[in-house]
Amino acid sequence: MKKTSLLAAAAAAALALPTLAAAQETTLRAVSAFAENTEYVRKLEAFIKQINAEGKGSLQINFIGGPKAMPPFEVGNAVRTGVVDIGMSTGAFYTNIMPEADALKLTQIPATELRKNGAYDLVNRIWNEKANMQYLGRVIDFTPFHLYLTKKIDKPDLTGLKIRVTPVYRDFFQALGATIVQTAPGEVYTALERGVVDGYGWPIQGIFDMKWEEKTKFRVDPGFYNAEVSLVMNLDKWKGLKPAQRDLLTKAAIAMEQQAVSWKKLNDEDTHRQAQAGIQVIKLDAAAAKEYHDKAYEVGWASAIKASPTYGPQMKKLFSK
Ligand code: 173
Repeated sequence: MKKTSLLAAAAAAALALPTLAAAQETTLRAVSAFAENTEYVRKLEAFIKQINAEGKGSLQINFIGGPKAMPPFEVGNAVRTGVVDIGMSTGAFYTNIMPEADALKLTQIPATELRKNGAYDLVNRIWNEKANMQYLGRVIDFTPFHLYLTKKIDKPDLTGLKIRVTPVYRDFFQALGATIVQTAPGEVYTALERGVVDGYGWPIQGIFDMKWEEKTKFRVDPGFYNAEVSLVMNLDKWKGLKPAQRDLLTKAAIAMEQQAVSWKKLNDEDTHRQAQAGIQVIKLDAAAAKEYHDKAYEVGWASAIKASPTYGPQMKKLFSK
């Protein structure tokens, strides 16, 4: 080869480099089942920021949006089919794909431990097989759900009350005698305002994001279960990533789970804020509280095992204390 053509080849190679690098960069599209102004989305944005900083030239995530971009109960299916690559959702919102998804609310040990005790391996076996999803990690931990009411009760009997639910609370509130109405979070305010419901289920944190305190008079204590919101990814897309790109996602998910103790502080803040907003606590006495708590898990696991006779018992073993 002549010197000039060598130089030309070198110049061409140099020019081609940026294009090659760009071609190697993968951009994933993410959606959220929860609204943009929630703590969940703030956590998602922190996750994305970390990926986009550490993944320059390799992996980027583009946040498409929340329920305005996609109805919450469709996020799971969009991830399954690859319409989007990553979804932030709670399992309760995609029980139409796999009933097992809702069992993540029944975990009694932190996500960091579920990663180590085999629970995550089981979850991924199920999520891969039944939903074409890779389970990336948990956004919220250490946070119970509660029952919020517009009418007072003096014992855990919801007979005659209409309560807004998702699959998270459905069987438990029904077992307490409630008439149930399922809605997405975006419809709760109007349902309360119009008296379509006398109460709703929600974690201890987050009611202020949707101004529900304006329509809420009581909260029942104790809480129950462990609120779950997670990041899930289309399995084909996950398998198509390079090991380094997968490691980046896994590392960021582990970091998120390690930081999840910060939810305890957020929960304390919202508990205080609820009191300031005039929300009264209906505190069950010790015996009633135990019964309430035990019934929640009893009903929760009974439905999970009925819906998934194979995986239900395996999840119960690895999720429970
Ligand atoms: O919409 C809900 O009440 C619900 O199911 C849920 C689940 C996890 C976190 C927040 C809400």
